[in-house]
Amino acid sequence: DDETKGKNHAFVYIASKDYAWIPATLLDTDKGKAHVEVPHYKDEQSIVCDGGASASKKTKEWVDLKKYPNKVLPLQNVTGGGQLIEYPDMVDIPFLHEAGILFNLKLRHLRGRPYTRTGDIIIAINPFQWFTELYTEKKQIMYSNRLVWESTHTEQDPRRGLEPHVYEASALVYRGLAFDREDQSILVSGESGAGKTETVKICMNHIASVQKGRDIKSGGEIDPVVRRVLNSNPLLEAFGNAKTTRNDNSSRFGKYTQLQFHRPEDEMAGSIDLANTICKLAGSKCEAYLLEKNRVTGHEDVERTYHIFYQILAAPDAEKTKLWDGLKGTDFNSYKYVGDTDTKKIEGMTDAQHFEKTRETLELIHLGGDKYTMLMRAILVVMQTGNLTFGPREGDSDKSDCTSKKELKGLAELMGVPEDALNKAFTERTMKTRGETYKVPQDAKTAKESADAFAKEVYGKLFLWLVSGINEATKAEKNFEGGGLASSDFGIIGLLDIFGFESFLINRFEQLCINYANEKLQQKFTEDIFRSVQAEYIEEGIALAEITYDDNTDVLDLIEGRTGLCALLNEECVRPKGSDEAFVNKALAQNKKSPCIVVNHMDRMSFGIHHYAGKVMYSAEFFVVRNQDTLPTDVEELMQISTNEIVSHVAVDNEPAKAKPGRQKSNIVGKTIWTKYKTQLATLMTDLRKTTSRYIRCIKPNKPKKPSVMEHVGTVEQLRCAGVVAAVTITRSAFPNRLDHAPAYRRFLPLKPAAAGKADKNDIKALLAELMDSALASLVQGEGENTKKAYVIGKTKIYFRAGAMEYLESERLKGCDKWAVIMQRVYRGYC
Ligand code: AOV
Ligand code: MG
Repeated sequence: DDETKGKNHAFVYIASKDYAWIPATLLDTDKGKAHVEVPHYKDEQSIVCDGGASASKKTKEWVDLKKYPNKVLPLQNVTGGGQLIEYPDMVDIPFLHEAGILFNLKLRHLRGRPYTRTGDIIIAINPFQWFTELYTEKKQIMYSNRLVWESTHTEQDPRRGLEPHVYEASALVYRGLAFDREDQSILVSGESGAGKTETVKICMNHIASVQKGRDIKSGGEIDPVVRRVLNSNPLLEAFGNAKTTRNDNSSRFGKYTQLQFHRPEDEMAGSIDLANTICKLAGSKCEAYLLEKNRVTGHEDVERTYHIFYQILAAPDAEKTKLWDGLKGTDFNSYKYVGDTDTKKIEGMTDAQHFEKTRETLELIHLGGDKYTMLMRAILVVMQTGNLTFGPREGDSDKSDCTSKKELKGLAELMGVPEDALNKAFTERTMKTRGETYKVPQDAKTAKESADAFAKEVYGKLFLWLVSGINEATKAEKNFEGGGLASSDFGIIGLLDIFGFESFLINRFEQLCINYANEKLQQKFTEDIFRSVQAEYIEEGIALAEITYDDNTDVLDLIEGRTGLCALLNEECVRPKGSDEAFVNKALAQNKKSPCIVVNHMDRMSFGIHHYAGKVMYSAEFFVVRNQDTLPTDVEELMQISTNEIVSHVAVDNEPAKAKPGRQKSNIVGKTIWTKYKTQLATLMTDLRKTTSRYIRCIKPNKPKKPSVMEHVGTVEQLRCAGVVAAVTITRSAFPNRLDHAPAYRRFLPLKPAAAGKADKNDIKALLAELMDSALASLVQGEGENTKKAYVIGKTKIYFRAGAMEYLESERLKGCDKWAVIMQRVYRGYC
């Protein structure tokens, strides 16, 4: 045991403001104070666990442990020299806490191992460099063979001995679907640029290939269904992704893809013959959430709008003029919404190459020909709208007209509407009072705003049109046409790629929506972790102990409850003079008792929420307008007369809330962003609850997107937001430490009582029980029937209650008193 050799050194982590945690050496302890030697490194990058060997200098400090009980944490997974020992699965780290997680991940990241487990959760650190050897066909086959085809399905954990990988998630969901016959899902989360979209693509590719391992007939040819399903991903990215400061290919919408599998007949289920249990990919369906429509009409200088705009403009002139004469000789600068860009390549391909791919894929999913032209021209409608300018009508600044006649003519042509109707729709507004209808002229600024709103609406529509087009072409019901199959006849593997928790300097309505989704997912996450811990105890054959965790129903109540923020905002959107300020006042007044609301006395337009991942302050400015998201009637009517069917198509809302008859109010409420989004999320949660979920938490290790760099503070924050630390806490709430029988016995053998020897030498459980009964005798609580020992022995592991392992460690390292003290101070428990 390497660790025992380091008996004379005690290593600890010490909290640091700049670097979250620094590994240090404990020199001495005195009256509840710890004397710690802290190494200084030249930069954060060089901070590793090496016993301070590479430090430029060291300073000593005293830490008052009574005052700061969490400032020093034990660091024990080191060699005698203080070098960190790497753990592929973090539940095996003897003392697991935030600092331990951080340094284990950092060590693996620096060694080129992006994936680490904590139990069933996979943590994926974005490497920002492609390790091609990680994603070869050989690797894919190895994971699917070991976890699906060659696994006996009775062994406890088939992952044992396998290096953690997202392929294990993809293989295990396939296995769950095929052998346990339960629908599955993989939930991927993380902040922008953390690697969610890539991870989902990596998993999807693998899932599609698992069946191949068994499918001898198909040979090298890719199944056309599989091709359509896989290719629909980059297609959707062309329309829904954009370059932002944080990610060159940032998804500006959330996405839940359901892969549909054709399962062999039920009577064959459970058959030992594996060939009969193959599930074949039969299609897919996807649902999109909250596309960022504001990006259509404007973006930061260093960012871009959606890829598709640049793709069209980079297309060959012949292709462009075929779509529309007006495109002749245009480039990025020709369109105000698009603007100049110095980014001409995303993920190694130029915009022109991407365009070619987009066109091919559209054809592949039956959106070629007229449909293709219609879609592209709808995009041109958006671009062209951005070039409209408006100015005051002569002598009257309250009235306005379109001042860019040529651009107006072009737009009229693209839409197939008269120029005059177009001008009027933006510069006049029809009002209705008591049966009377009249037109009110709009000033130039309002006209421009109407045009912008129109462009956003058209883009939103064409995006949804594309999503439903993709679904139409890829859904399994279609591929099995004639087979009379319904969607419920297919097995599902769902893949969720959704925006992670956000907390910026200024947080708006969109952030509230995003964080609301994260609260919903967090709720399911904690429930699942809770259930898996229970399942483990049952598996190990030990009594279910008290598992405690913080649930987030309070926050969810505050957001979606009867008098919650969502309901109050909707009310404000219906009130004739509804305002953002009134919304904040009501929100604060009616939720005074909520433990999760934060009042900002300095700013009446702001309020805060204590989310599971931390406090976020929201600015309520524009909440009402953003939630309403309505178009002027005149613009709506204009759209309906367009000859472009995507533009004129009346969108079918995602199941608007049932309007109460006779009350116009409910009608508006039914159409708000909140209402639609809430309904959509509720459906998602219902769908997810029908599946067995696996979790992949993506982490962005540094802001500049560099390989082999890990910023401590940012990483720790993400671990908290992803609920990783919370998950560990839940897992360890009843029994903080666990060890396999044999290593536990070996480790604590020095504590073996002299009188021992009655237990059967071949019975490891009996030996362990004898050892622990004696070693932990002083920690037994209660008497008679209520006796509670400090440990429980399960089928494969021994579980220690709070403080027991620390006590054993301090006994084992008796020679080193420093250790004993730090253990006892840091972990409150029996000791
Ligand atoms: P995201 O989906 O989490 O951000 P992406 O999946 O788009 O992030 O990843 C961002 C970038 O990180 C990619 O373009 C790659 O350059 C790199 N990357 C991600 N995963 C890997 C990997 N496994 N190996 C190597 N490089 C990788 V966002 O859509 O903006 O919320 O909201
Ligand atoms: Mg993404």
